[in-house]
Amino acid sequence: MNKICEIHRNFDPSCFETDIAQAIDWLAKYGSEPDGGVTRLLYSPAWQEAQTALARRMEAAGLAARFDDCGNLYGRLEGRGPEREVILTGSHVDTVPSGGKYDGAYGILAGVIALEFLYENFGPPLRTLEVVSLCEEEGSRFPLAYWGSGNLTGRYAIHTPPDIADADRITLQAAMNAAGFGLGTFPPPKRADIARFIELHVEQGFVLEKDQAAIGIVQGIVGQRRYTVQVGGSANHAGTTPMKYRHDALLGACEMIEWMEKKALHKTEPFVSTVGQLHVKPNSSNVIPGEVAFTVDIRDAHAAALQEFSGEFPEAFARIAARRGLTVDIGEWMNMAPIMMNGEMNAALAAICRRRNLPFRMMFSGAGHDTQVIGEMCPATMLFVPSRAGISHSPREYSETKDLAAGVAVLAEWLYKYGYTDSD
Ligand code: HGY
Ligand code: MN
Ligand code: MN
Repeated sequence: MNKICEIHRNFDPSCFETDIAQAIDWLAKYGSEPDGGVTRLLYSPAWQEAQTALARRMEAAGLAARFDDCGNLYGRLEGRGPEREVILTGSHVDTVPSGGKYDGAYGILAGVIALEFLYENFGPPLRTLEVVSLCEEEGSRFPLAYWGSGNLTGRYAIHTPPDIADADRITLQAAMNAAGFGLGTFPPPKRADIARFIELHVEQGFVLEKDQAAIGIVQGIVGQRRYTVQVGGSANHAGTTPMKYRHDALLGACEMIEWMEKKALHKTEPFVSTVGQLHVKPNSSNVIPGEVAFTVDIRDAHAAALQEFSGEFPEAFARIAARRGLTVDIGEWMNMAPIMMNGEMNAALAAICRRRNLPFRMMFSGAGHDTQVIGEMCPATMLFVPSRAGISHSPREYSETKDLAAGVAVLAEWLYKYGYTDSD
């Protein structure tokens, strides 16, 4: 076997460095922002261009590319064996506003590159392998997350989409149809043939960098709940309304948000709470705010901790509102339970890392991922590569090419084990 072929057959990370670095920069063009970030919101023009370009890239890699009717994009490497079940890898193509170029994109591109590599070096697999570009995970455009993986598992259904709209009052249904989905043109999104799922993702935290580990094998993913809190007061003149007669919705919201932080600081880790969005009406410098809406995002590895906090904060907010003569309405729009990853699949990842002398560690994910949705349907797991300074959801998100390539190499070897050998 010649040197190149030998390296390739040994899944040497150096085989993947150029491809993954170029692919990340290529996909980041779709939705690129002046600040260096990337914005690809579900069904937006940048999202559509990215999915169309990815379909071409999948075809160029020798995969059969196809959309489903909610906009998930699959690249399929047909198995030559009798089994019909599919081994799936992939991640989400959408981003947060001005997010990083690795979050989601890396898992899709690594899957395409890994399947292309396997086909070139080992021909058709025994079991069918697919990579998916899931249409939406972040919850950035609509008050809903996991629209892609949720349709894949049946958590959501495209023909009964939640009646929700984005900041421009465009409904999810209208946006989906305008992008050409939800019209029956493509196969239904619900899958019943997925045997296993693995998602490669940047860590988005600083644990791997701190521990100088190249790979994180995810033992479990935190649960998370997201809410929108509406506070109602009385808009009034900023100059003629004495302080003691005001019903200031923004001051009420500020007191609620401060209560959240104080409470969260007294919880045990990994509990976290975040207020990421705040909208003020009428949002004028000389008007006492009459209405405020803000989001609450809480996470923990233990369902009981989430349950406890989700009982505490509405009572506290109601007390604050009553004292200030305000109204408060709390709507929950995401509720994901914590989930453990598949031990056998993780043992295979650990064996690959040991064999390659790749420093790795087992860890929990503080970020939510599509794997926690798909893991409710089939055995699933995740692997991480380091994020510089743990920065993510930011234009400053960055991972070293050698780390990205090591992740692709481990993913490719794991897919080889499950797709080409009698691994079970
Ligand atoms: O918010 C999260 O945890 C993920 O990045 N969507
Ligand atoms: Mn994200
Ligand atoms: Mn992500």
